[in-house]
Amino acid sequence: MQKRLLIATAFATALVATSASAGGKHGGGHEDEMAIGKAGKAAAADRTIEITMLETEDGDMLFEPSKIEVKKGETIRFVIANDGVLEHEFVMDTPEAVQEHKLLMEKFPEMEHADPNAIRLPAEEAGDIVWTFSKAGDFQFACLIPGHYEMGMHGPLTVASR
Ligand SMILES: [Cu+2]
Repeated sequence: MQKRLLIATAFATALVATSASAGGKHGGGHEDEMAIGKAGKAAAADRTIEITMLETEDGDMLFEPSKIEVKKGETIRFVIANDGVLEHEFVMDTPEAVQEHKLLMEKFPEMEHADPNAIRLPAEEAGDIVWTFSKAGDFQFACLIPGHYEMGMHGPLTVASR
C-alpha cells in the first residue's frame, strides 16, 4: 500500500514536470535566443540550404542532405520540402533538447508546436525557416513525429566557430 502510493505520487510529479516544461517551451516568446541561435530575417540571409524530406521504397524516412554544416554568425534560409506521402517535420536543436522533445511527442502525439526552430509540413508542401546561428556547437536536426526518428529522420547540424 505504502509502495503503491509512492509510485502514484512520483508519477503525478513527473506529469506536472512534463507539462510545465512543455508549456515553457511551446508558449515561450519567439524573440528568445536558444542554444542553437535565433530566428532571423529573410532579407539578412547569407545563403539558402534546400532540404528534402521523403520516404524510401524500403521503408526508411530521411532528410536530404543527411547533414548540415554552417558557420557561426551565418543566417541561413532553409527551404524545406516534404516530397513524401506522409506528414513530416523539421526541428533543429541541441541533441539533449531533441531527445526531450522526442519523448514529449511520443507521450502527446497531437502536440502542436509553434516553435521558431521547427516546421511541420503535410505531404507535398514546402516551407521555410530563416535562422541565425549565433553560437558554435554540435546540434541536430530531426523529425519527431513518433517513429520517424527511428526510421532515419535525423542528422548532425554543425556550427563551426569559423
Ligand atoms: Cu517524419
